[in-house]
Parts: sequence; C-alpha cells; structure tokens
Amino acid sequence: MSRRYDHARVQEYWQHVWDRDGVYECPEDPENPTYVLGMFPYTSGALHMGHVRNYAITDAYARYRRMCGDDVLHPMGWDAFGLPAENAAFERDTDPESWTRTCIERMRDELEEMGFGYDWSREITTCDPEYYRWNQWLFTRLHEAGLVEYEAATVNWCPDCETVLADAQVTDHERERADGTTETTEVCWRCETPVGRRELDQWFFTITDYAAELHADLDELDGWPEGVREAQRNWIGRREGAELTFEVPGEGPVDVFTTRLDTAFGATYLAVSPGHDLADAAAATDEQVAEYVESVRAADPGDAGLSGVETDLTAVHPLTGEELPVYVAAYVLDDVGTGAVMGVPAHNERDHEFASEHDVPVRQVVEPVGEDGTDPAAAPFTEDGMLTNSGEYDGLASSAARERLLDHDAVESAVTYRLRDWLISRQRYWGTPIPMVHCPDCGSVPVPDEDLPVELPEFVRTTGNPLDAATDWKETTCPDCGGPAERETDTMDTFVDSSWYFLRYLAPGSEARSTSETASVEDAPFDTDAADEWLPVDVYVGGEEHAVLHLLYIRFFTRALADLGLLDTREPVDRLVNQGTVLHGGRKMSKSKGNAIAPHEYGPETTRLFVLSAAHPRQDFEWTTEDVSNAYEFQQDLYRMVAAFADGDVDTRTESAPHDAYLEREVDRTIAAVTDEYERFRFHQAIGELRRFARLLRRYREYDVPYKYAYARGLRTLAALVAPIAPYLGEELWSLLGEDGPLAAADWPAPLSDVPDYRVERRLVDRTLADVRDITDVVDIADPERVEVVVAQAWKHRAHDAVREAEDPAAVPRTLADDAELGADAARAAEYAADLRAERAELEPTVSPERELTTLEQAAWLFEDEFGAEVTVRRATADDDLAAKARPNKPAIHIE
Ligand code: ANZ
Ligand code: ZN
Repeated sequence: MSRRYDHARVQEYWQHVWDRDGVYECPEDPENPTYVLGMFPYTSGALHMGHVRNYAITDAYARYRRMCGDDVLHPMGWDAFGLPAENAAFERDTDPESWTRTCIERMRDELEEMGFGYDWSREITTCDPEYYRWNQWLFTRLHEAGLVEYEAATVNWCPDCETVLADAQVTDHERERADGTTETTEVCWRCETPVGRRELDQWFFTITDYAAELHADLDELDGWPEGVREAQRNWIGRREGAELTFEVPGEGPVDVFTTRLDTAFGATYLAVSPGHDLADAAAATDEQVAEYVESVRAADPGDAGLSGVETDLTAVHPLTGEELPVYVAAYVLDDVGTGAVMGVPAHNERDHEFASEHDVPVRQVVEPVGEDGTDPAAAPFTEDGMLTNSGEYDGLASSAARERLLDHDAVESAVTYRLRDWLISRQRYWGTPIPMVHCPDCGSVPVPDEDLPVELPEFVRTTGNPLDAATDWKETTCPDCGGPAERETDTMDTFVDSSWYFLRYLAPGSEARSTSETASVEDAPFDTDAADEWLPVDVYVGGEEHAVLHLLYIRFFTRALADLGLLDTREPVDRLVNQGTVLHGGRKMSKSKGNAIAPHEYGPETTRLFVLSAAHPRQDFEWTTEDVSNAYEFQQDLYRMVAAFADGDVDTRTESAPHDAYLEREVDRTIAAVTDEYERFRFHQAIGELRRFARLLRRYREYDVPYKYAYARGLRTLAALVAPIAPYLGEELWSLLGEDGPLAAADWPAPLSDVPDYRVERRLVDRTLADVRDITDVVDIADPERVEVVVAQAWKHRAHDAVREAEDPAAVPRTLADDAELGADAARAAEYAADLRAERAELEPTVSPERELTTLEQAAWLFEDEFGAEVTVRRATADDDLAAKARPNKPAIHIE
C-alpha cells in the first residue's frame, strides 16, 4: 500500500459522505447556536487567495465548534450584482446575468474542492429575484418609516453617452501640454468625453438618523478590532460644539455650528452654503448672488475652492451687537452642522484664506500662552490659548471660555456628525430596481408589496442606463391613481444587498413559520424567530477594506430593522476578525499584478495548512514555496505515521510502562493547548502544537515499543485536532485508525484528566532539559552517566506561592512564621519568602510540589533518551547541597 497521501483520490468520497450525512446542515431548533460567517464573495469568476484565507478561517472555526457539540450555522452565498458584470457583458458579448451565473458555478465548485463545509441548502444569490425582491420590500418598509429620502444630488455626467457615471466609471486622462507639464482631465470610461456634473434627484437612506447611536455603541463592541472601531468613529465624525444664533435684519435668525466657541469674538463675517435658505433669499433680489449659486451647482464641489459672493445682507453678532457682512460661499457645506458658519480668519485656516481673498478684516481673540505669538494677519493661530479682545471673557483659557460662553442666551451646546446620508441610487442595469413609480399627478409612489419583485427587464446594450432604454418596462401605471406613470430607473447600490444578507440565511424554507405579523417566511425576508436565536453573528471574518462602509451599513440596517419590529438585536456582529493580506514578492497577491497563485495550484489542504500556519489571521504574510512544501510534508508525515500503525508495521505492547504516562499526559496537554488556540483564532499556534505533538509521538515510538493504547490514542487525537484545518486528511486518518466516521461529525477530543496548568508543566520539562544541556556544555561532560533531578521542598512552594499571590508581600514572612501547618519548616519558609520579595515581579506560577515531581518523573525518559544517562528524579531531602539549590519551577540538577 502506498504511504503517500493523495487528496485528489479521496476528496470526492468524503464530500459524498459529508453530503449523505448532512454534516453541515444546521438544525431548525438549535440548542447551542453558533453563527460563523465569512463575507460572501463578489462573483468575479474565480476564487483568489484572499477568499481562501478568509474561508479557511471560518471553516476551521466552524468545524471546531461543531465537533465541540455546537449547532453551527456556516452558510455561503453570492454577492452577484455590480458593475463589473456589465463591463464583462460588453467585453464578452454576453449579458450580465449569464456571465454572473457562469461565475457562480465555477466558484461554487472551487469552494467545494477546497473542502469548506457549508450548509448549501441556505445558499443565497443576490441577483435572484427571490433575493432582491426583499431588497425592494425592505426599501418600502424603510420608506414607510421615513428613512428614505428623494433629493437632488450632484452626480457625474457624460454629455456624449447622456448618462450618469458612477465614480468608478470616471477615469483620469493625462495629456501633455506644450510646456511639458501634464494636465489631468476626468473622462468617461467608455467614450473618453470629459465628464461634467449634474444635479439629479437621487435616493438616500437617512443613516444619519442613527449617527449618535452608531457612534456611541462602538464603545461596547469589545469583540471588534480597535482599528475598525476607530475607523468608524472617524467616519461618523462626532463633533462637540455649540450653536450660536445671528440675527439677519429682514430675514430672521441664522444658526451657525462651531467647535471653537472661544473664538466667537473674532468672527468678522457670516457665510452660508449655496443651498442655504438665506442664499435663496439673497439670490431672489441679487443678480450676482443668483449667478454665483447657479455656477456652484454646475461645478464639481471640489473645484469651487474658496469662491464666494458677498450679499447685501448683514448679520448682527449676538455677543458684540456688531454688524457683519454675509457671504454665500461654496466651502460651507449644505449638510454639515447648520449649513452656516461664523468666519474667524484669525484662528481658522480656511476662513483665513477666504478672508484674504475677499478682503474681510482679521481680529485676533486667542493668544498663545507662554510663547511668542504669530502675526494673525499673516497666519492664523489655530490652537487653544488665552482669550483677548473678548470683553468679560478676556484672560480665560480657551476651554474655560467655551464652558462659560454656553451660558449666554444666544448659545446652545450642540453635537454634529460628519456622516452623510447614504446615496443608494445607481444609474446602472445590474442591480435591484428601486421599487418606485413616478406619477405626474401623485409624485413618487411605492410599488405595492403584491407587485414585488419589480424584475429587471432584458439586458440591452446601450450607451446610457439600459433601464432608461427599456421603454416597455419603464412605462407603467401609477399604483395610486391608475394613470400613466414611469418606473424609477435607478437601481440600488449593491451595498444594500450585503447589508442584510446574513439574515436571509435564516429563512430556512417555506415550512418554517415566523411569529411576526408578517406570517410565513414566504412573506418575509427572514424568519424573525430564527433571527432571535442566531443573532448576533458569533464570528464574522472578512477583509479590512470593509472597516467602514459595509460594516457600518450592516450596523445601520440591523438597527433600522429592530425599530421596524423585525429584529430584537441592534448590533449584528459579536466578534469581528479582519484577515490580513497575502503577499507575494512583497506585494499584495493579485491577478492584475501578475503575482497570483491559484488556490488549487498546490492542493486544497496544503494551501489551507499553509495560509493558516503562516501567521495570525489579522497579520499579513508572504507566500513562500518553502513554507508551502513544509505544509505538504507535514500532511505526508502524519499520513505515514498513521498508515504504518494501521498496517501493523509498528510493534506494540499491551502492558503499560512508567514512561507511557508522559505521553498520556502530553495528549491531554495538547488537547488543552490546541483547544485554547482554536478558541482564540490562533490557528498558526494550533498547527505549531500539532507539529510538536507529532514529533513527540515519533520519538516515543522510537524510544521503545509503544504501548498500543496510548499510541493509538495519540494518533486519533492528532487526526481529530488537525481535521478543522485539513478535513480530508483528518477523515482519512480517522478511517485508517478504524474509527466510525465521518470525523467531521465526531466529538472533539477530551483530556482524560484536567490540565489547567499545561503551560507550567511544559515549561518545567523544557527548561529542565535545557538546564541539563547547559550544564553538560559548561562542565564539558560529553557522556554523562547519571543525571539527578531534585525537586524543591514543599515549604519552598508555599513561600513562593504566598509571595507571588499576596496583596501585601511584606506581611508574608510573619504569616508563614506563625503557620502551624509548616511545623518545623516555618522559620525557613519565612526566611525564604523574605528573600523572594525582591524578585516578586518575576515569580511565575507553579504547579503543586507533587505535580512537579510527577511531571518530571514521567519526563525522565526524555532525559535518558537525549543524554543516554541514567536518570533519577527525587524530592529534596532535608539537608543536602542540592536541596539548598532546588527552587519551585527550577529543580536542582546534578550530573556525573
Ligand atoms: C468657527 C471656528 C473658529 C471654527 C475656529 C473652527 C476654528 P471640525 O473641527 O473639522 O469638525 N463648519 C461648521 N459648519 C460647517 C459647514 N456646514 N461647512 C463647512 N464648515 C463648517 O470643523 C468644525 C468647524 O467646521 C466649525 O467650527 C466651523 O468652523 C466649520 F477657529 O466655527 B468653526
Ligand atoms: Zn398617480
């Protein structure tokens, strides 16, 4: 029989067994629900190494928890809508749907071959009408709840194709000028015509309604990496400050938002955004203002720079009563704060530039403390300092002034957020049609639920939005008045699809019923009862590029659905793992860079073992062929070891010997260690443990004829512990050992006895071995005859533990001296403890004196094996030299 493991020979068989036994199917009524989720892939056509890494992590954890007895939900689906499919359709003379379906078939095969265990009965595909109908249904619910807005927004426009372009469809075109410099223009990706801007009505989800909650709850997301939480905090951009009310004679009050209330006396002008009511009012009577507002609307917001126009209006400063000029300025954003600012050129960069451009005076009101001041006319002083030119507030520190000014009648404390509403309109074909109808009489009317889904019409190749060209589809009747009307031709951002897909996996079929008022699951996007049981997702694994958008959107959706009464949970994910990047040649592995390795180039388990052993999931690592062959060799080693035993090529004995106990204990320690590592997602450490254990097993076999029972248990344990990472190999080893399969459904191994201190025990053995090595080196004994290992007296352990654990170490010696249990040793223990106090910080945990003795006795064969010497292990007797040297965790050693 060949002693080579060949996954290709066995993988189909094990897939069949797993299917036959429904191993990965998840029960409807879970007792210990564990929801393990990987971010579903975009249907690009092929799995790449990033996917493999992501799914190897979730699969290993899911398999491990399943063997521990949990009911594990580990589903998979397809993020199937999106622009690349439209591009592919153009390039390959097909349509987005056929292209996407082909990609899905290929990628599903690849996932299966990798041995990932999914509950395929829950597979979802976002471009299925059965899926996107629920996008539409949820859109309608959000619309009813006032979370949808239809508003003008500035978009990219190609005048030649007559269509709106997504940001990704605008490309930079570089042209060399006569003088050798280059000029960059934004052009249409298809016809290269320079792109303009237009204002169009667009659909928004008002995620800003949840800004405060989304921000505040980040503090409680302990299971998320701090980096992701920080990225979300910055994105939401909470700003504490104040609102200050200016009176504009003839127009009424105008509120401004500021984070620097302390600079209020330095305000020399008021500026409002071009969209502000005051700008409209001024434009109505002032030709110049009207022109300016119009020109800003047509321009790229980034291009408007520090442009602005002065109006005839004035604003009364609430603190000084002074009359200030009023500007309309493009740098004041419509949807930030109140859309109006007080201009403080002396203390703010932008205001300073604006003031020099428009000749507005600069007035310094904050002075640096303890330094030479800058000249405020030349450069603004933007830090906190001490107030000046500020009336009764002069001499106060900035922070104190901010507090005090809040008491003023014209001031109120306020908080704003940087977060913008979520623009979900896409003028593209391959997405979910937004279920609205525009009626000349009734306005925008939602498509009634019973008419959902609004299915995509057939794809046509056209320059603009294909939905605009689908006249038959577009022309419809108004759901309200029955008159002629037009369908909305925008489709939804595909981030909508992925904002709730983890809930759709919880719609296990038409039989399941929901207790929510929406009746059966056929009438709802997911089963509310099931969601209550399974949520939050226990572990969510995916790339860090999703730190903000996707991971913020799912938090928003979950809250919105909770407020709609469809969910009990407000936070969707308990523990988040962001996997790092796979590098090759120092750069991110990618097809476009030509440094990609296909997932199947080396066989599924070599790849899985390698990507999981290379680093902690969150770290980047470099792909090296050397590490790949190590992963390959490791599988072959395990296979040879088990096959040799299964074939009867290993002599065994049925009577136990003293040194077998060490192996038994090491099996237990390995189980405890590997379990710890799996639980903490440190698969690389788990694999390190397994390698260590495999080496020990080999050494044990070579040292003496193995005890059949202990050796077989060791091999079985190895098979079970490696299975979450290398599932086909695990099954093969398990069946070679004559065990009932499949292993994927078997129990996780349990230690025969408790090993809470496995690290302490191992360190003791490893260090003692190292000490013997050192001593033989130093005293230059090449062939020691006798090694004597002497374990410290029990009273030393007492003193060691007492000093290590005491709240007041100074009191320990006295307590020990008075301890009757220590009897005649009390005085020595007290003295020893007094000496230990100085090194208290370095004292390590110990096992009991008995355990220390037993552990070393059981390990004696390792010393014998390595040094070829006779070994004795004993407890220190009262008064010899070795007894004086022996310490807890560090036995005395004598070598002859
Ligand atoms: C006066 C002032 C004085 C300000 C000063 C800053 C410094 P950060 O801190 O970056 O979040 N602001 C308020 N609403 C705005 C809008 N709609 N468009 C553009 N800018 C706006 O920015 C907060 C500051 O941004 C606010 O504080 C305000 O300028 C400006 F020495 O008010 B400040
Ligand atoms: Zn109508």
